[in-house]
Amino acid sequence: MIADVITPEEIIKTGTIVFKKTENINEGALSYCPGCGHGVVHRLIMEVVEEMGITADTIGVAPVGCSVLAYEFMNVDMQQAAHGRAPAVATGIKRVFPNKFVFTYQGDGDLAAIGTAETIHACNRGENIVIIFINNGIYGMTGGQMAPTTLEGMKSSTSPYGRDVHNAGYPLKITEMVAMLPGVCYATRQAVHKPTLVNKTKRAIQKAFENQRDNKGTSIVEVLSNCNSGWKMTPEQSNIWLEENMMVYFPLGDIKK
Ligand SMILES: Cc1ncc(C[n+]2csc(CCOP(=O)(O)OP(=O)(O)O)c2C)c(N)n1
Ligand code: SF4
Repeated sequence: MIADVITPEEIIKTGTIVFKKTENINEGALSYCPGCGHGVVHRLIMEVVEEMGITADTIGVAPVGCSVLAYEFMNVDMQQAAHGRAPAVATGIKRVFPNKFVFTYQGDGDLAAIGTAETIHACNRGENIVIIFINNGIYGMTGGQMAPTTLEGMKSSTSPYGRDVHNAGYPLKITEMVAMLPGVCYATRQAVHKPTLVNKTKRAIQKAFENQRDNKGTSIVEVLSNCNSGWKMTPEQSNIWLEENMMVYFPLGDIKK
């Protein structure tokens, strides 16, 4: 909830509420490193679900990766999936409960490496689900190994001299790949390291859920996010690095409307 222009003094004096945490995020600390983008995306999804009035009708599929405990943080029904299998699990849930809103929440290792097949085939079938794809260019949880999305020359624990595209291939633009499939109605890439971008990401997530409500097919919302621990940077450095490097190879904006 945003108040009109108001000074900090007036806020204190009048007790005006300028921001209220959604009740769809449970109390208690998130498990993420300070500065990590995962928590911001959690909040946005849960705000959208709350504002659309679909909290009791939403089922999330939690992944393997740093967000493995998403079911602890999000106050909606959740189902854990094995690494990469979230779109297959979401397919089953949505087909059994077609009136529910079903979303997956997946990292780039989860969605674009071990889960490539599930991602492509769920999108190709046009499953009426929302896929939230957190691209931080690395395997965060397991210690910063190279992911399919790791940039050329980017150092990781398994590419200490930088990603060599001749051996490891080029960083995978999987959102562009699935956007060409007829089953996908909406594919977009957003980011959450600046307030204006956070607002745009929220609108994209809302559009994806509205597409599901309107039975339009698969919506995929990729969110560029920092992994300050895996990238071995401070949160601030990682946000600058994301802007100067990730956003060049993975440009923001709608890929398919
Ligand atoms: C079948 C299987 N293979 C490998 C693993 C080990 N593993 C756990 S998390 C992970 C990588 C997660 O990276 P990503 O999906 O990018 O999420 P992040 O932690 O960066 O948010 C891997 C390989 C596993 N849990 N299960
Ligand atoms: S390791 Fe990276 S992705 Fe995982 S919580 Fe920490 S900053 Fe976030």
